[in-house]
Amino acid sequence: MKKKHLILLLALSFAFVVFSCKSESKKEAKEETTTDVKKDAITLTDAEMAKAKKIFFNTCAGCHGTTRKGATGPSLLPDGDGKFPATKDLGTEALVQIITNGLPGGMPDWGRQGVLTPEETELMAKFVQLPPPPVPKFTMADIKKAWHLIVPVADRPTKPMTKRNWKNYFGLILRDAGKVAIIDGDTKERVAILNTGFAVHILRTSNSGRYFYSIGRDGKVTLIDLWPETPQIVAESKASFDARSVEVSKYNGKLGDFRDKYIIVGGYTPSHYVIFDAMTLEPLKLVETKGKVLGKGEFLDEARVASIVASHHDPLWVVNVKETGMVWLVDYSNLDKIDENTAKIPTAQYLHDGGWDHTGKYFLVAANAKNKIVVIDVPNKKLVTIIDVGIKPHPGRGTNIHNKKYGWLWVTGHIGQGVLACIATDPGPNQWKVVKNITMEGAGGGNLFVKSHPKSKHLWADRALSSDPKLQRSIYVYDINSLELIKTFTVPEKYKGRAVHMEYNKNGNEVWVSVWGKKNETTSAVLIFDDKTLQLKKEINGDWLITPTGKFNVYNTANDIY
Ligand code: DHE
Repeated sequence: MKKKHLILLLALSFAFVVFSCKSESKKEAKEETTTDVKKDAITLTDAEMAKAKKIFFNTCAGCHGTTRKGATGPSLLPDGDGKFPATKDLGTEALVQIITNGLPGGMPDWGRQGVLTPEETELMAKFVQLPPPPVPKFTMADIKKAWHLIVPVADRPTKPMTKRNWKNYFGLILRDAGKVAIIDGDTKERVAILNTGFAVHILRTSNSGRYFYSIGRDGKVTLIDLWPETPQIVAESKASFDARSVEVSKYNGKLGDFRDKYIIVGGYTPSHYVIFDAMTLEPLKLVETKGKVLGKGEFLDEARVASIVASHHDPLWVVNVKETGMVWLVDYSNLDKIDENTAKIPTAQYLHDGGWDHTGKYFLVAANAKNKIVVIDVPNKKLVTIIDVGIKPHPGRGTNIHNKKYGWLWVTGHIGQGVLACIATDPGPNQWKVVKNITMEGAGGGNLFVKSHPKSKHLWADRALSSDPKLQRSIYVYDINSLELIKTFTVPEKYKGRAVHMEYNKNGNEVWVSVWGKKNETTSAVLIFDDKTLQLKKEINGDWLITPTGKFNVYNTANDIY
């Protein structure tokens, strides 16, 4: 690699790892990008452009944005943006290196993993040096066209038709197979495999637990009824081209009973949210989320909806608008007045994932590229505080543990640093302080998810995004009182892939972990651990188990137990 490319690559690595955009580093990166690099004009044929757009959508847009202005990852603009180097200055050779080998701050090694071939890698290196293509529209008319009611409510069972303990079912995402498996948590048997479509990202349940909602990265939302003897898809729709979040209405109180009345789907592209009838998926309302950064800065069309959670105490969804850093508290009690009844709270940019504290009053969300956790007092509709944590926090929904010394703690891990930050949530002098940073063993970051349960004495953490092949197959268990590591598991050799995402069963005495292998291999698995003895008690495997990622227990998801 030429020396100037190496310098630029290092500048980008640095920027990507630190993500703090401190003024000195900004200056440094800027000076280096002005280096005179001779560029050959880049052209792509229509077919190459179409292929590159598809690959960008599947592997890059989540972190870098469809308009490539950056979010979790840096901007990828031909002429730069003053914060990150111009892709034209980096050039094809350096970009190929980055896409092939990844970067320590979380950029995956797409080439080394075999997700992109060398030809595809070079194509993407060229694509990001060209101006970003325009973002297509997806209107209410398109959403209505995509709506498909398969089993009307009147034709569905009025009581569970299965003798199984359906409240202990797990919905398991088979990401690259485009399917969701329903597994009986008591017997560990596979009850159904359902075709939900491209790369389902998460599942959430109805408030009653009877239904699963899946949301695909293509914006497709699927309603799965768990009451028939064999669980069944009863409705489908599509909210956008690209999405990550779905949530149901959970409020029952003075203003009415809204439990399982509506669902909301958050669109990445285009940036909007869509409200559907929760029982039929009929689309009811579309609200755009574009706006000014923190309510007063640059106007952004790409203001993607990241996590959404539903309050159990108020008719509110907490909708986190990534690029503008606005937390919207969407009041669904009157859909005609939804915009005027929405509180829009400026917080910090690049909001991503988050969850409730143990009271269900405070919502904590990562502003991941700013290394911060934002705390919202939901009933009082106000920002409480913004907490500095480690590099690129990634809580999932986080987890709540009760510690003898500090009381209730909400915990997040980090993608960019091997640290689990424990934030005290009880009122008192420590409230909203990081009272303990648990240092994980081994170099680098790569943690994606943490999990505990009110009945457990353990805190579990994965390392799925580590670039170290051993760490990415390790699961760590900490004592919730000493906050010390008490056990490390490594995935058995016979299974290939990374250990990712933990979920407890309904009784809180088992922990399920996915071994996320490649899509053309049948060596993935779900490992089930006894949470008391910390022994591996059951392995779920088979030809059907392709690329398992998230898994969601019906009871725990419906009741926000994490
Ligand atoms: Fe996720 C949650 C976005 C990559 C598995 N992921 C979320 C949420 C968001 C999000 C906004 C919160 C949803 C909510 O609570 O309402 N995820 C993104 C991305 O933008 C990103 C970084 C890149 C992308 O292009 O998608 C990304 N996520 C991943 C993965 O690579 C994972 C490991 C596998 C996959 O499916 O692609 C992955 N994300 C998950 C899972 C959750 C999740 C399992 C739910 C965690 C939970 O327990 O609630």
